[in-house]
Amino acid sequence: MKRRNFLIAMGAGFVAGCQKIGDTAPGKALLEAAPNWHKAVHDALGGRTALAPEFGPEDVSPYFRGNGSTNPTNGDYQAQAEAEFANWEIAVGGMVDNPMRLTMANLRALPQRTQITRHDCVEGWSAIGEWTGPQLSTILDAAKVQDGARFIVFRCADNLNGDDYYESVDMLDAYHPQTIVAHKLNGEDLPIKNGAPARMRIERQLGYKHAKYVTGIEAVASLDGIGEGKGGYWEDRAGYQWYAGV
Ligand SMILES: Nc1nc2c(c(=O)[nH]1)N[C@H]1C(S)=C(S)[C@@H](COP(=O)(O)O)O[C@H]1N2
Ligand SMILES: [Mo]
Repeated sequence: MKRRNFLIAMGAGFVAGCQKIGDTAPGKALLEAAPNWHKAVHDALGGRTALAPEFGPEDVSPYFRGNGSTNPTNGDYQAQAEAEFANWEIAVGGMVDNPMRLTMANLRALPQRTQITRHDCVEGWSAIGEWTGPQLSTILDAAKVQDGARFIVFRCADNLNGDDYYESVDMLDAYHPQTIVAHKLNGEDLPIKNGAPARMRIERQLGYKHAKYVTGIEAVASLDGIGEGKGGYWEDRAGYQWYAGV
């Protein structure tokens, strides 16, 4: 697949990295956030394909707190939880040739990645956890993302103060090897407070990008018309930056 090959090519070095920077994505955030200019330099050097640090089992935090929504009460979430998420589906759609609905059984049947990483919340706390799930790239390859798509939007089950939580990333983060749809934390099914039954891990990004309670994965050409158009729940309301690289 074209994009995939491109990402692999980027990993190969500086020259490919320079070609990519012209036609993609942190562009929007960079325009909005001049203080982030150094990110452009970092990106031009191919830095965004680097892996986030991974830790050892001895580093795992004894308790991984829940933040934001910790037990959605809207929609049918409570009924889904009651049924142990046997009926949960993640709709993969938007600009794809093969729209799909993935069950938790489907997610568990895909090749899995396990990674021990540090989560950094802008509210000033961090925690290290071990996450397991399929790489988002596997799902996007199966869905066949169309060429004009530039972002992946994550739809969530929870409604916070009247608005549905959502997030989005560009294709570099979407196809990053550490971007997984996690259904396990520290070897156990995800606790409800941490996003059961499935949540994104996007390890090069701050906490609020890691959408919990994922119900939809959507390829789009533009973020206009989605929420307030700024690419995520907190970006829309609190002015958090869309590009939240750590
Ligand atoms: N659907 C959804 N995803 C979400 C949130 C939320 O409220 N709803 N909060 C975000 C924030 S600000 C953080 S720090 C992390 C918290 O993840 P945790 O609850 O596993 O600690 O989830 C992020 N993803
Ligand atoms: Mo956060």
